[in-house]
Amino acid sequence: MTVNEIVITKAIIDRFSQKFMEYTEVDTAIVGAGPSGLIAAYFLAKAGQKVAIFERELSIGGGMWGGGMMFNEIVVQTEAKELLEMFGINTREYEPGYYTADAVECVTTICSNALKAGAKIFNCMSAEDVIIREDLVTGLVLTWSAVETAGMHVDPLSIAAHDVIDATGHATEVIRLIEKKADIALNTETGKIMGERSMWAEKAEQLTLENTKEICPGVWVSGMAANAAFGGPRMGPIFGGMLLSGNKVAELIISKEESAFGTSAEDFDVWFRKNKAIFESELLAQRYFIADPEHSLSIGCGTGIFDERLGITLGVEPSEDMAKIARKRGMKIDVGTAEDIPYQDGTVKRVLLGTILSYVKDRKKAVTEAYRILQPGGYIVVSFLAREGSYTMLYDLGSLRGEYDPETVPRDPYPLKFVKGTHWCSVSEVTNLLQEAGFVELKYVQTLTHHPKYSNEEIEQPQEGYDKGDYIVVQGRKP
Ligand code: 48F
Repeated sequence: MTVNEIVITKAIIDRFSQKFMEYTEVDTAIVGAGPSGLIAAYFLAKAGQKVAIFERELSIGGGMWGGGMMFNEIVVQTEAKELLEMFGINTREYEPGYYTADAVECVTTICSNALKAGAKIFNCMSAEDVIIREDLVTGLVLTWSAVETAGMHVDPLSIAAHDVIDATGHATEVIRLIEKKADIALNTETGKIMGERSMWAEKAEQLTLENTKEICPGVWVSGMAANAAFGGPRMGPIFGGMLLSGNKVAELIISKEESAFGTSAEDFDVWFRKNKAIFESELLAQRYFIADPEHSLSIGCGTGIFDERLGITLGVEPSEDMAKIARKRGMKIDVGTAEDIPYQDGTVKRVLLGTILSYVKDRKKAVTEAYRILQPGGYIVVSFLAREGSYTMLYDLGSLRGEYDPETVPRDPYPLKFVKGTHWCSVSEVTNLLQEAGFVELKYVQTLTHHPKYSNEEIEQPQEGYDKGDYIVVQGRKP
């Protein structure tokens, strides 16, 4: 066989581009391929997540390669020894409770297992910023480390991630960026990075695990970054805490996803967490008519995910499970239904029925109830997925087929089991309901004007009318 340099070149460019392209949207993006990042990647990938690690250095392994002061042996305690053994890494007891392992064997074996489990590692890439939507981190901004080191004026590229792990060690680089540029309060005592303290190995090892958590929505800290974020001490070349922290952050992310999708109370929230641009577009459309949130009442407010952002604090919700979550968001909730709202006649200035008409038993009653509790001159605001739109067709077609069409399905579709049997309202149906109840001066805005497959790609500003959007918000006035 002859070897052709150009084929080699094409193979590399082609295969790398494919890989990077595929990982422009991931479930979890990990910044830093040190011990905690690698372990987290292994467990997340094993659980079926699409995981990418972005590592600034050419080499993988962070601070583990060099053991302590370049003596390439590491020390772990009993709890972490089991984890190393699970990977087939040799450990030797030094004194009771202290085990040593070869640092190079640790890095290479854990890295190999993470890759075999399905995680991808992009080395020589630095996270230089995060993507932000309102107060949510939705992805990472990346550049080649060589560009960064050379200080070249080159714009970066970006990837989307549902969850981001800051596993950057002492530097806490991701949350430092969030703190500096995104105005998001961190889940620490001060709302800011508390800073790493001097060495105290025993305390630090224990705190590393305690401090491994979600530090702001969708952003997690693991390893030394967790301690530095929460003001814990450093621990030196004992690596048990790092390894266990990587395991813990993976478990936290997995259980958050699972538990949320398992209980219907939070299904809705999880879906919107995965479809942030859609959430923001729908929110903007609702906000168009919610001029006075402090005087507004949300009927069927669910977990309050929209109301919290709209600034509405009063809600009515039939499900105690949902109400509990809404109360945690600071709302005052009365348990009740849209057909029997526990409010006196003529007492409310504005009522929001946010995407509930498709689910209530008696739509006519729900709208007349809203009319009853409104003051004269008060407003009703109704949002809904339009029956004539592509989303409802996608859902109905999926329900009929028993599965979504893989060619047209968006990346994170709403689970079909939750849309079966839903009554989708058309614009004329909602218009008639409002007019028959006595509402006048109907006004409409619309959003989600792209095909469902693409509607999570950008946040849309609401447009007046109802002739092209899948999501419609209508306002009516009680004379
Ligand atoms: O520091 P590091 O090994 O993180 P860790 O998993 O483990 C800490 C221990 O190594 C050690 C210790 C244990 O006793 O205290 O320090 O918490 O690995 C962090 C990795 O993140 C990379 C960095 O090159 C290193 O390999 N990194 C840091 N900032 C960025 C980054 C960035 N902005 N983008 C990409 N990679």
